[in-house]
Amino acid sequence: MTSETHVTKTIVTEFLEDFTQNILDSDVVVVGSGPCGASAAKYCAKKGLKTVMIERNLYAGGGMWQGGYLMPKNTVAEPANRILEECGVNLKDAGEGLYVCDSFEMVSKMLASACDAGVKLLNSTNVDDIILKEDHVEGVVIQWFPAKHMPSFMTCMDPIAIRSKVVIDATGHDSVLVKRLSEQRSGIPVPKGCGSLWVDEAEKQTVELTHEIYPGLIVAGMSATSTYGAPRMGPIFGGMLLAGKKAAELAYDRIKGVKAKGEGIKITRHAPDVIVTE
Ligand code: 48F
Repeated sequence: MTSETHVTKTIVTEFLEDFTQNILDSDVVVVGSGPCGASAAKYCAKKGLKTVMIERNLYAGGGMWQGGYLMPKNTVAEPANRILEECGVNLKDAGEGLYVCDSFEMVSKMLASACDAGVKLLNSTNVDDIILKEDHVEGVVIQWFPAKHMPSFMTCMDPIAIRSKVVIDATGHDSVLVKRLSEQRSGIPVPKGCGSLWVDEAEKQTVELTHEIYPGLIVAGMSATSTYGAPRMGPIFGGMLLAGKKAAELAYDRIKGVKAKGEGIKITRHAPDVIVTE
């Protein structure tokens, strides 16, 4: 016999235990669970980093749920096909170095492999802000996403905060955290949105532009593209997967002290080593 209150108690105690032990204080918080965020979170966890991925929607996966024009077929170019093969995604060779798969399968298997690696997911959770000390980002401020849609008399409800050594901004086109940082620190670019379509260049630049933009904050994937106004890539996801993997490597180097605090960071309005049209 299972009592109603036992079901409730199990959910409440399990959530609080997980939250306080695995989420409250982590190595890496990845904001956004699209192709870039899911890839970043998976590779962080695979490297042994305590990793939390936060998604404002009820469902994870971001833009992976559909290819272009509401058609559920996703494409990736070499060498990103290997990232999907590693997750067990069935890919069809479409020629010209391009591979195609079912969107649903890509999302499911990417997320499953992130879970298997040990990633904790906080869904229906909006990241409202960062924890910003003198010269370092030290975590994020979170609020239930449904609370953002409550009537105005509820909007004074304060959010809560969780701490991490590194935060990865994988929020896609909105570049939420970079935007917030740019309001408070000089030299941080105000995200301008992506430029017009150019597949090859966009795929390359989204990886190159993924970098630690401020101590403790890594900008990755479409968020990096949008920050610097680099070209959009259209319905192709390889650059996003590779950008996520690169973000995980940068996070690992920072946390393990391979790079000293501040090393390798260029706080500049212009993307490091990339030509960006003004
Ligand atoms: O948009 P999204 O998929 O970004 P990405 O991983 O990949 C971009 C591609 O999907 C696509 C493309 C390539 O073909 O052009 O755009 O860089 O995933 C971003 C995720 O972040 C969530 C959002 O709901 C989405 O799932 N997100 C955005 N802002 C917040 C957030 C926030 N403030 N708090 C929590 N989640």
